[in-house]
Amino acid sequence: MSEIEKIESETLARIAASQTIAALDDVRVAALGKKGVISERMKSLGKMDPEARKSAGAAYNTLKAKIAAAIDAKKTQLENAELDRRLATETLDVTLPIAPLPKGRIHPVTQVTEEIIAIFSAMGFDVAEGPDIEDDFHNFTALNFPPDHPAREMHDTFFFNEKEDGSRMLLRTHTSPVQIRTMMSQKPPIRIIIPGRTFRCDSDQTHTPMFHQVEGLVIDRETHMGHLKGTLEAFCSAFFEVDSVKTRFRPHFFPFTEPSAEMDIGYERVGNEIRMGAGEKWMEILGCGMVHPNVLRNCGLDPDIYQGFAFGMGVDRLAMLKYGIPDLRDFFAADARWLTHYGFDPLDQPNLSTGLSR
Ligand code: 2NM
Repeated sequence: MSEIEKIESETLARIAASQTIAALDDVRVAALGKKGVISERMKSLGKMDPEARKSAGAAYNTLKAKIAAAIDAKKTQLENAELDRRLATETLDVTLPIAPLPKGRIHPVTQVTEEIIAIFSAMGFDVAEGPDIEDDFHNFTALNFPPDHPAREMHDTFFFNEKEDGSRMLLRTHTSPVQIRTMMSQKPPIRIIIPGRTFRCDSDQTHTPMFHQVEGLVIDRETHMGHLKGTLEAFCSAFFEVDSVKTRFRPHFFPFTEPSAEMDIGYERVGNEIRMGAGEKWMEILGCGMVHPNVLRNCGLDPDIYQGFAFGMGVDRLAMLKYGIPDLRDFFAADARWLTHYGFDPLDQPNLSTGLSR
């Protein structure tokens, strides 16, 4: 093998073996660089006679061209491989949250309200809302509270100053005025839930002057207690994320429903944990009943044609129960450390397919 053939085969082998652009560049410098093998060899051309120099010079030039072409081809191949690797690994999921991640947390009251909405939405309920500031008619009279009845005092109402006509506006003591507004403005069938702030002049370990309710109302022809029971049991098992719940309905009194009941669900304590749904103990969850015929009449509905059921629950209390939050008053203390601990990720929106809470 001639000197030139030897250089060629060795260099081409090193080119083929190069794994990186940097390694390939080392081969180029060693072969074609100013101090590379070929340059070194070509220095001896000067000592040759003209004929030999001419053919050797041409042969070296051919060799240089061959090696340069091989390096170029290898370089393109390495660059393409590098690009393929980056395309495969450097994917960007544009649906991921932006960085830095949002620091805000969702308040447990908001979380639980959204959970309740998700459950009832799946059952075909709409969400209705109304004003926090109400009049006596929508908050009391239409709901079958007789004038000067002690039930009005039970509600510890916040009143505004008297108007010229002697009437007083008030902060709604429950969300039921929204049910009244809905029954007066929409035709049955009605299936609504009403989340919102409510106000009673009461403040101790278990009461805050502002609290949160979700109430619900179903009005249709031939609605009965069986519908009420089935709906509320389905709600409770979805809300507490258990397969089924044991329930008990205790007779109660509300002016706006007849019969009225409070619903308890079974639970048991296992160590520090409260397990909802089964067990020997009872936990009060909500109030409910069949809408009183007087209420239907007050809203222009004929009780001989339409019946309905209604229910109401305290969101703050349900949030404490479900998420093991010990003190109600911390809910409204605006303490960022509390919210960091008990709050929820804004990106985890409650829904029934991926689970209510994570
Ligand atoms: C409750 C319990 C039971 C209720 C009744 C009505 C209306 F407007 F249909 F009469 N709205 N909400 C109701 C019934 C609320 O909360 C504990």
